[in-house]
Amino acid sequence: MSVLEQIKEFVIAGSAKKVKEYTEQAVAEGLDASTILNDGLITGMNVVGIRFKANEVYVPEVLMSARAMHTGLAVVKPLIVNAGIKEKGVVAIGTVQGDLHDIGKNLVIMMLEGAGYKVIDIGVDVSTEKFIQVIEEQQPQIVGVSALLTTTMTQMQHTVEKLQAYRDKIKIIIGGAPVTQAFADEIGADGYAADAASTVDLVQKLTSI
Ligand code: B1M
Repeated sequence: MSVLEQIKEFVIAGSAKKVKEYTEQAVAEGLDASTILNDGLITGMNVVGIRFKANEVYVPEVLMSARAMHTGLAVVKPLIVNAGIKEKGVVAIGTVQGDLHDIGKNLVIMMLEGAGYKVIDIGVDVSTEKFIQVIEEQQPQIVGVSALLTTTMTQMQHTVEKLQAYRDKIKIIIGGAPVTQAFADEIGADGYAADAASTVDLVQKLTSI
């Protein structure tokens, strides 16, 4: 089994220790960070998602896989984030209120940091008031809202509507598995990105306007 297959299998099995070990091995073998992410860590998590949906695994197993994936992300983070890079702008990102999913948000943060942005991680289950507090206190140029549940898309809409009052200062971007460009247009967000890499392109585009 290749090192990427080992990473994938140990993410599925929820073995944080093994995911760390094989991710370090993949780095030592010279594989690049995006290959390790996409063909190892994320592929494993996708399998977990399919099994979760089919009721073949339950929340405790998914949490163990998520934790295992996080240990792998921690290993590749230094490869993605170039500490010496000049700061291009400030982005604040949170997962919307009622939603605890943060793996995708954390990946987006990592990619943005790697591209030279300062990122304020507001965390998960973030209320509209908290987004507003961060905007007022830390003055980001871009505010990102993530949602992974169809049920929290309504809260996302509410947050985006309330943030319209800050439109002269910020651009609002949204993302997450159930979110689409059509939904972004409908609720008045400035942009939507389907994955972490395209979030970087989107932020670059919006900050250069
Ligand atoms: Co949850 N969960 N979960 N879960 N979970 C999903 C999302 C689900 C699709 C699983 C399924 O049924 N197949 C389903 C949602 C169904 C729906 O609403 N349509 C679901 C459900 C139902 C639930 C619970 C309700 C289950 C329950 O308790 N009965 C519950 C809700 C808890 C809550 O949030 N209030 C729940 C709980 C959990 C765990 C806590 C166990 C765990 C989260 C752990 C954590 O995040 N720390 C979990 C997980 C891990 C998943 C799955 C398996 C994986 C999500 C993930 O991390 N994907 C997920 C199934 C799936 O998606 N395959 C599922 C990997 C990640 C890299 O992708 O997050 O999509 P993603 O992020 C991408 C893009 O979307 C994009 O870039 C990222 C990187 O490329 N992106 C952005 C994300 N945010 C962005 C923001 C941007 C731009 C791009 O700009 C701001």
